[in-house]
Amino acid sequence: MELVKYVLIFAFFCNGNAELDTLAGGEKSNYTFPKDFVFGVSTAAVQIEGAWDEDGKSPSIWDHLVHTNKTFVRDGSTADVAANSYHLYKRDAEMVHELGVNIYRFSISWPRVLPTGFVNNINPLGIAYYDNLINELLRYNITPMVTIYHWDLPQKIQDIGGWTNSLIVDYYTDYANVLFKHFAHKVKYWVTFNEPMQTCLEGYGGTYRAPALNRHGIAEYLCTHNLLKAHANVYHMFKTHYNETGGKLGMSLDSNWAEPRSNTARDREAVEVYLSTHMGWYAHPVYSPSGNYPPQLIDLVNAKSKKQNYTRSRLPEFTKEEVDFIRGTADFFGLNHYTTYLLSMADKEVGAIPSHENDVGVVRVQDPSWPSMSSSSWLKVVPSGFRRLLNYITKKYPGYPIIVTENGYADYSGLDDTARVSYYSHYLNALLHAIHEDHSNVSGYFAWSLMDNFEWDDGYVSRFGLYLVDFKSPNKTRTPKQSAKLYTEVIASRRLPEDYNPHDFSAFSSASALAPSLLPFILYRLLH
Ligand code: GBH
Repeated sequence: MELVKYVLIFAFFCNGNAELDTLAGGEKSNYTFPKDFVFGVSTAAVQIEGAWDEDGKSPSIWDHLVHTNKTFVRDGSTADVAANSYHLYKRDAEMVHELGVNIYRFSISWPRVLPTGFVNNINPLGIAYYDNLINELLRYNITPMVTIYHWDLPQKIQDIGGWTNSLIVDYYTDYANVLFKHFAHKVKYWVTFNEPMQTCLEGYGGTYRAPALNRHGIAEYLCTHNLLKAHANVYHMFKTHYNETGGKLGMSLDSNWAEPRSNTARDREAVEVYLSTHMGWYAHPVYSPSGNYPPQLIDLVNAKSKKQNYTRSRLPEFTKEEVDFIRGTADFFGLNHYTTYLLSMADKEVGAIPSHENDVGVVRVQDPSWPSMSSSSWLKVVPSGFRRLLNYITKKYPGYPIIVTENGYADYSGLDDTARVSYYSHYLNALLHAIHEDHSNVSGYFAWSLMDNFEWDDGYVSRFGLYLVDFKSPNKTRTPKQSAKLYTEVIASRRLPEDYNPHDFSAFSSASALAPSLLPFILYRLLH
């Protein structure tokens, strides 16, 4: 059966594709990246550091999840050692330098710095690790960008409710204050939260991210409520006490682009409902001129809650003071973007009852003709979607420069990563067109990721790195892929290569490119 499946997938990708022209992010051009446009690369603590219990670090919710649920990760792996960056950070800084990148975005592990979760016990070795990394970057003239929270809550704080406990606003603020005290004079960019929707919707409302609580319909809203207050609190603390550092602070939101599944008013409406209740769930309170949750979400959850006999909406309400306190609390709009979906209105109940999915009531699919042979099944290559999303954000949330804090492509490993080269070329072409033709307000771009790493539930199967990591080697040897060379070339020349063709998607459909990259995975599946 397995074999039949792969033969079919294989045959599918060998097919031609009629709709490719609509995917291009723009025609061939000589556009260049503006003078002050910054290029970066991103990583996250859980995914690269390893040393999960070394030097005083306590377990995070990810350590806890993968140690207690052995089937959670696709290849049964853990993040115990990962790329061993806790010991190899000097090589990491050297790689960022080799790439010619201006900024390195990495995250700090809360349980490494505060093993109890609280500031009663600040771990000197945790502080020293990040201080050494930052100093190493500065030595190369690389600007550090710190993500304060990239999903690794101390398990000890999860035990007392995690993001559903409203006192976490104080706990998180205390933690952030420790980081500002130690590093704000050296770090000029801060991201309070990486993809809060993944934390709350998938982690508390579902099972796809830690803590896999699955209390849908309630916990994702409670989590978001506390998290947005925590974000705003930290922004105000930063502006009150650390403003003289000149640092900039924002949030990184994940968003797919959405296209209507059919050209009907109803499906066009589904697109707007989807965007405003997903990205807008977090963006509207912080980045919209009026603040608060998006009116669509307020109405939808209210109506469903009433129908379900709740006395009040499952979506908590912000007071007028809270709306004002949260509105405008960012210096930039961090965007993580990878792919596009097709949206339609559901004509029956969808998802579990109650849940955010059920409240929102839209259906999301991908066009099977969209190119991709990614190891991440959701990652279809639609550069035009990236361009449209950048324009949408520029119009909808004016006044905030957009920094693309993540964008990238996953494969099953290999140095000759033509698909990743093609993905980056297409998405950077879309970005250039968004800047030059649409006047999108984009000021920076970060590739995800510097190196292969622990891809959450996909373990080490799905590889996003510009550098290949040999996870079997004792030194976790890092080697630049073709895509690293492309990125270096783009940064140095500030334009796409001469031979780039915006209509060429053959790297995602050629059988010859597909077979060698899929082979190890097919063998793995057949043998297990
Ligand atoms: C980012 O998440 C993370 O910040 C990063 O740590 C991670 O390694 C990287 O991207 C690559 O995955 O539920 O059907 O939409 C990406 C955001 C949103 C992408 C959820 C995958 C799952 C498929 N993710 N999506 S679906």
